[in-house]
Amino acid sequence: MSYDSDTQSKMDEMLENEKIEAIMRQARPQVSVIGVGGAGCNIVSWVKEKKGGVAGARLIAANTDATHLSIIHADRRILLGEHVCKGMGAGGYPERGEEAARESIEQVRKDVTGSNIIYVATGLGGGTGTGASTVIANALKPSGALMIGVVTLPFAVERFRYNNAKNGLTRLKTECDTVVVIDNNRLAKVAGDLPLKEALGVANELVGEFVKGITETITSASLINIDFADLRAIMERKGIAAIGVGEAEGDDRIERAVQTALDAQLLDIKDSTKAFGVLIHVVGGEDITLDEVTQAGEMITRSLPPKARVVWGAKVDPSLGGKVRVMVVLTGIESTFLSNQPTRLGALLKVKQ
Ligand SMILES: Nc1nc2c(ncn2[C@@H]2O[C@H](COP(=O)(O)OP(=O)(O)OP(=O)(O)O)[C@@H](O)[C@H]2O)c(=O)[nH]1
Ligand SMILES: [Mg+2]
Repeated sequence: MSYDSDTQSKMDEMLENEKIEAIMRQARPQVSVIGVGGAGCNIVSWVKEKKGGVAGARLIAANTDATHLSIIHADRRILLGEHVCKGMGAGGYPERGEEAARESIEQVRKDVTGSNIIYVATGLGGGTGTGASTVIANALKPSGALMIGVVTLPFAVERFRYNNAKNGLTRLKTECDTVVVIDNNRLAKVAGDLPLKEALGVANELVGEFVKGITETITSASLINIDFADLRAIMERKGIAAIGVGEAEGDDRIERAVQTALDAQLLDIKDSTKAFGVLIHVVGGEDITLDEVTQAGEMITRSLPPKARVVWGAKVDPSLGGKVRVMVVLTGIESTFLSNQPTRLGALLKVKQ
């Protein structure tokens, strides 16, 4: 059958558009977020319920506690270690969490098949999250996905959980490309010394925003997209990462947000000038300008060693109104939590004007 030239060229155009769409779909990385244990599941549930999920990512909640799992919002819920834990949690014993993850590992594996980026989100210190996250990361690593742990450290009032958390982080670090660590104690201070329950809510929100923010600047059209290859370059086999967040509105909002994000890193780190790379993520309401985004990038870059690799992305979130939010993630750093030699970060990391 033959068509007149006008019809033919329209058909060619349609085919070309379809081809571009198909290639784009294929090129877009597949992302899975696995929340492990009570805190991990709460984080996933917060993103799913309050933020409508993450564009381009599958949200999975995995816990040994059936009652807790039953109230969690996720794309997929997995009860870990049905035989080992009988749906009753790991009782604060990481060895039990490990065993439970081993029992259910095939289920987890099946759910993340084909993922290019896997986030493992957990609150370290208990049994399930601390024990199972390492087993899960270890089992999924051979798939070749970029494995990013996002964990919180226990509050000082949870002293007895500290050792659990320390051992857990030491092990998780070896199984993930990067583990982004948030110290709940620092977070609570930044958020204004909140009561425990509210502080946990702030932690959920922060981890959720991190995962959603970074993922969506990769998977969907943004003001400035982050390239998956660039993310890989600063996160692959980099160990520990720290994160800082700043929000501001009004005059000089971008400077103030950047300064807060740099001053209030949520993990004590030994020497920020030794960071391998930095990920800058800027979100603003409809009125955010490219100039502001560039300004944020320049300010942060000036405060880092010249060799540090910088990756940045920006997106518009109309719900922010006149506010801007800046997230700074320093990768390849050493944490004092693992070495027990606290130093003050504020003095080390100042924006040079
Ligand atoms: N971000 C956040 N952290 C939490 C939350 N609940 C607890 N945590 C923190 O996470 C740590 C681990 O607690 P859970 O997640 O409840 O423990 P689990 O992994 O379920 O372990 P088991 O209950 O022993 O099986 C705690 O010590 C707290 O520091 C939460 O809702 N959000
Ligand atoms: Mg639990």
